Amino acid sequence: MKFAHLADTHLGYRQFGLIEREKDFYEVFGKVIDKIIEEKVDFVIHSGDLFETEKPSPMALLEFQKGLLKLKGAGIPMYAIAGNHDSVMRKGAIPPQVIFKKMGLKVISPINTNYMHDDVFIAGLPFYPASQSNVLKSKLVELSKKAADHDKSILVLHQGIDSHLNIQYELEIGDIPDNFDYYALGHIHKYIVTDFGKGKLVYPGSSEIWKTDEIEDYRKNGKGFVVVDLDGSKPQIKRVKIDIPREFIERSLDYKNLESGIEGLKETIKDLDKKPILKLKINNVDSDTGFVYDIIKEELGELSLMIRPTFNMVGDDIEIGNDITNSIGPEELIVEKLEGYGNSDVDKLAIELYRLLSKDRLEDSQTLIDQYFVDNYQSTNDEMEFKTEKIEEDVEEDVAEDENIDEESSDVQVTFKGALK
Ligand SMILES: [Mn+2]
Repeated sequence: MKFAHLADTHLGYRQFGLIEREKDFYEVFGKVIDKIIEEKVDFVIHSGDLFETEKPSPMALLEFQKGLLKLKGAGIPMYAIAGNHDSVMRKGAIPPQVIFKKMGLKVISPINTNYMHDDVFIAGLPFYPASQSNVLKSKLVELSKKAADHDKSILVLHQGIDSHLNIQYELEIGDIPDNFDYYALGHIHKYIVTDFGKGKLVYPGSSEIWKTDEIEDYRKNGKGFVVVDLDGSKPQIKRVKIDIPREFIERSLDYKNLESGIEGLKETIKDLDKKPILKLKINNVDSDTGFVYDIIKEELGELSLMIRPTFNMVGDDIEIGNDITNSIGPEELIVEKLEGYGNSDVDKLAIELYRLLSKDRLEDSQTLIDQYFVDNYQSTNDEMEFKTEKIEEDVEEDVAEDENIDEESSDVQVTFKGALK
């Protein structure tokens, strides 16, 4: 029995507000699906953050549908949980994954915690915030009891664990039951594989560079997924690396030799298939950083998708980073700052608002804000609440037709959107 384990594909994420980056995420997801089919696995597990948000765009939904149907055509089912990005922690709320049940996606949820794939017991839970970790822990105890009846078992979770994530974790390693053979984790975007319980605990990492602090891990471990062979006494793990479509290039250039430095860089990037993202550090700068930025932009702007410069002044130990607002255009600065926030709805709103307001288009700005409010908050009034509950009931009845459902629903009642991973 062989399966593929992936996580954190974040379909629909528009990094730096750039459509090109959104397409990169789709492209790499397509490559992952093709490679999974080549590997001739029996099934696939996706450990959450399939989508960037709980309200994916039609494009993101279609890109996933394309991959899911390809897998279906190859006779490979997919099991999936919701992560912190693609779920709303509200009682009865449904994640976008549910849309694909009728296309064969096996959604693991609080009302449907486990499946059998031949003789393999597959159990899991969606993301639970730290405030709900007691609920999560008691549910893990229940799943552990059920797993005891089976020879081979897999636990699927989207959580931070203290031993691998120093801050913002929801579980300590001791909270995780030790009688599963394989722990299919998601949430941490780096590749991690360790011995745990009867077998292995693995974070396959994100499939693209979602935040630039993942570049180092990408250089070391690549991006991709794992193929797990369950036949032996311990699971055998094979890392399958998938190249990301676009290069992130980091360079230090000396201002005194800026011209030759730029020429060297041009040589490196001119033949790349896709325009790279450049992270440049300019040292020994002895003139206005805005002026230096203009030179870089003039020389390399056409050859790159985005330039992220930092400046080191001559005779100065202090590194001048992107916080120097007058060296970068305001729109680039907004995009730059938004990366840490990681919520593409808000990204889009901020950038659109900037564009409209900088042209004094006050009425259009008001319309945009009103629409954002309607899209995101209007559902709190009574009428909308009623409609939402009705839809959820219909979906649950629909799902109950084909699957066993424990008569319970999500205990999670808080609204939470993780900004970290
Ligand atoms: Mn993630």
